[in-house]
Amino acid sequence: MNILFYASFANQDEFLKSLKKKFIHHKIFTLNQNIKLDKIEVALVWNLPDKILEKLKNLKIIFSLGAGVDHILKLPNYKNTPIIRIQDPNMQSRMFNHVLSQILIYQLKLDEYNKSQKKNIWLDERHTSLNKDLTIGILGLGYLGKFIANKLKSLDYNIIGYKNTFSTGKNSIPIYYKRSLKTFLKLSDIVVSVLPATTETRDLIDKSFLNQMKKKSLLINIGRGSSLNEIDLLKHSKKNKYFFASLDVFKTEPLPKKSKLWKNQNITITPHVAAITDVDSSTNYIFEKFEQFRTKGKINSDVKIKKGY
Ligand code: OXD
Repeated sequence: MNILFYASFANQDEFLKSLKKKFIHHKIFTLNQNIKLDKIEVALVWNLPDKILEKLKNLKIIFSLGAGVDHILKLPNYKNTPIIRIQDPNMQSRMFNHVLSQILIYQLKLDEYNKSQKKNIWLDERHTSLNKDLTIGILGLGYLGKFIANKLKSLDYNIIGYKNTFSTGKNSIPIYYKRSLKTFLKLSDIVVSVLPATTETRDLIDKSFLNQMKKKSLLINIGRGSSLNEIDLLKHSKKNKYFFASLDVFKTEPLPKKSKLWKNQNITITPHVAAITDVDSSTNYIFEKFEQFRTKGKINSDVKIKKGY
């Protein structure tokens, strides 16, 4: 089978090497080679340009080289080709570690000590909350959100979740649905957004959303930048001295140098690193799914294409 690899990762060469080692009986091409794009049946991609997708006339399956699939669904030439996304326990652990680190920095007021260290100031002790006294609201309970929720719960935090659509299954945490967003926000000391980029989530975290959050609270966005109205956040932060945000994803990435988010004292910026793609385990995952597809001749998309995630 002819496979195309295209990624805009810093470690794309390492990824390609790992894939080639695993797919020994198949040819993995890159755009640097002289290849006939209409012979490609499998594409392993991250941020593939639409003009290339347009030429993949014989494509049978697309693998997203990350957890998100919006980089594929947004392409005008994307039709209905099945998409497989990476679902890797290592990614779950990484994302959980990132979230926990941001919670603890906020909860233990570590930033205050850090700032005072820079000025040689021995700060008086600050009161900090115990885990059991904090409620953490998780927005978006997919593969990553659910994992984060359960791990945090095992550490004694009070965990609640928010979902757009009602589902009947048993949940390990209280779930708030669409119209109860207000209550969900009122209860949460920390809100963690793991929302995907869809038309429904676009700018969901806006002025009204932020105003419904507790005055003293923390917003962690590790989902997609499109769900946060950055201008509304900056305005909100100006008026609310005890409101903090930790952002890993942005409307435009890399975050432009001129963005006002960089300099805001209450906003922490990380460069989309909350759950980096783990090369070896992702390679194994992709290969396993690829083999299912190759032996059966077809595979179901694990993406709800109409819903956009
Ligand atoms: C993502 C990823 O989808 O980093 O954002 O995998």
